Amino acid sequence: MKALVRLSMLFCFIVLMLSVSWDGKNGKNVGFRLTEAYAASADFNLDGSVDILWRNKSTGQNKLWQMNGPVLDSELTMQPLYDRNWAIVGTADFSGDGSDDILWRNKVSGNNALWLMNGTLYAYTVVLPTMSDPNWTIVATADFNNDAWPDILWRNAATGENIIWLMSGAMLNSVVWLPAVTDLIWEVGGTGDFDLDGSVDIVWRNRSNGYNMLWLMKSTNMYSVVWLPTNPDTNWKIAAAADYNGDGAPDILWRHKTKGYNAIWTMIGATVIEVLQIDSEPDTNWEVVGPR
Ligand SMILES: [Ca+2]
Ligand SMILES: [Ca+2]
Ligand SMILES: [Ca+2]
Ligand SMILES: [Ca+2]
Repeated sequence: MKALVRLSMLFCFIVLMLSVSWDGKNGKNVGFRLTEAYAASADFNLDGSVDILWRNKSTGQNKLWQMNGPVLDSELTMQPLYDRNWAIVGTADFSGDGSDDILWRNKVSGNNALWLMNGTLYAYTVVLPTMSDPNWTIVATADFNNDAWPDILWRNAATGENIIWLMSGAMLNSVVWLPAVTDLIWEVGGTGDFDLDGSVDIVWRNRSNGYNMLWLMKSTNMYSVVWLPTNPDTNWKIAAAADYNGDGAPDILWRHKTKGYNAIWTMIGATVIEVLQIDSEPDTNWEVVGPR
């Protein structure tokens, strides 16, 4: 009991400490962030190109593909986490210091934690509220309500319910319920402001028929569904959505589950402009976990 009290005091202290320091730091960023829909990013090395974060589900190693636009520039080994119950479920700048951070969920315990990053280097860990039902999976992070803080999108793998945790840093402010998608074959592929209206939208893929759709959002309200081109080969999984070619419009990164091929659909809105084959990662134990 004593240990529990001490632990919760420590948690309160950390949250308090962070909320104080984060508020100050965030002030600098609010101005530019509010002018664009802030989706999950993974520009860990801060060179202006979105990178690709990988986790090896068999070894617990993590690595970063440092990209130059849609082209692989170099591969960087990141801090490992050998306990494979922990999955990387999001990448976003939760602390508001300009460095993207890494969100983890423990599939067994339901614990959630943030690795605060300093560029590509791990700095320290912050605990988030627990969601003990393991059916709830974190499928994306993005700033849905445009308050410059990344929020957390959850999907329930048993019921098809979807919710958003509206966050301020590591603090949960409120929970918003989205429409349920009870057909569990549908999975969230990523988020991005595809129609460039300033609100982050949600990309869905149907694992069984290869259909893809976009939920157009106004803040936390889904108001319209737009179909994306079908990709009938269901070995292709949507790995991430991010602006790989730097034209300001989100693109879709695909990974082939059995062959390890990777490809990018460069997009304008819901239209595919080009299909770019990028480098393969033939070891399918490596999974793309960011940007998410
Ligand atoms: Ca950060
Ligand atoms: Ca937010
Ligand atoms: Ca939008
Ligand atoms: Ca783009």
